[in-house]
Amino acid sequence: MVVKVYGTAIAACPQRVLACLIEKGVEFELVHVDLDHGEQKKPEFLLLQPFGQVPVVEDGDFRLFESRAIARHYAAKYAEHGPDLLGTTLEEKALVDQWLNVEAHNFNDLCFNIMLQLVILPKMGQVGDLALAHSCEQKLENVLDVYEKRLSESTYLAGEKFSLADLSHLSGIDHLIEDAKLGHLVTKRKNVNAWWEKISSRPAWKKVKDLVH
Ligand SMILES: N[C@@H](CCC(=O)N[C@@H](CS)C(=O)NCC(=O)O)C(=O)O
Repeated sequence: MVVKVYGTAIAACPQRVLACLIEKGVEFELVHVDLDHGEQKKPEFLLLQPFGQVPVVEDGDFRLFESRAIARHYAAKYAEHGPDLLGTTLEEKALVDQWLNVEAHNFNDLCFNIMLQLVILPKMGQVGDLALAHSCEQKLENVLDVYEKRLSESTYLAGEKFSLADLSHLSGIDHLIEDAKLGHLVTKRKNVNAWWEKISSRPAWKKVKDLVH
C-alpha cells in the first residue's frame, strides 16, 4: 500500500515525515498542497487536517496528521525495516523521547519564529519583526549550547545511534542554514557541526532535498 503524503517537499513538517518514510523504505506518493495559495485552508483540505496545515498521511483508510506523530508511527510500524529509530531498551526509548520533546518544545518554536520573521513574512510581501527574530536567535544560542554539551558526550542526541530525535531536527536546521542564513549557529559549535554533517549526509535526507529541487 502506497502511503499518500499531503504536503509540499519544501516545508519543514512534511520533510520530517518524508525523511522518516525514506529511512524506513516505505513507498509513498507526495500529493502537493499549494501553501502559497492557501490550499491548506480550503474546506476540502480541512476535512483531512482540521487545523489547515500539512502534512497529513493517508494509508488505506487510516489517516494521521502532526508530523512527529506520523514519523513515530512509521518508525514503529516498520521497526524491522531500515535503521531502528526508536531505541530498543526502555532507557534508549526514553532518551529518544526526551530529545524528541526537546526538539518539539525547546528548539522548534524558536526555529519557526526565526523563519517566520526572516523568510516567510518577507516572501509574502510583509515586514518581519527583526527584533523578535533576534531575540529568538539569542534563545536558540542557549538551546544549541545545551546540544553542544550533550554532543560532546554522545555521537547522536539520544546516544550512539541515529534516532528519530536527530531526524526530527533535519528540516528545521536545514531551513535555518539555507533560508534564514544562520549557518553560523551550527558551524561555530564543534560538536553540533560534526553532528549536523553526519545527519545531513544521510542518503534519506539527501533524497528529501532532491525532491525540493
Ligand atoms: N505541529 C504540526 C505543524 C504543521 C505546520 O506548521 N505545517 C506548516 C508547514 S511546515 C503549514 O502547514 N503551514 C501553512 C499554514 O500554517 O497555513 C506538525 O508538526 O505537523
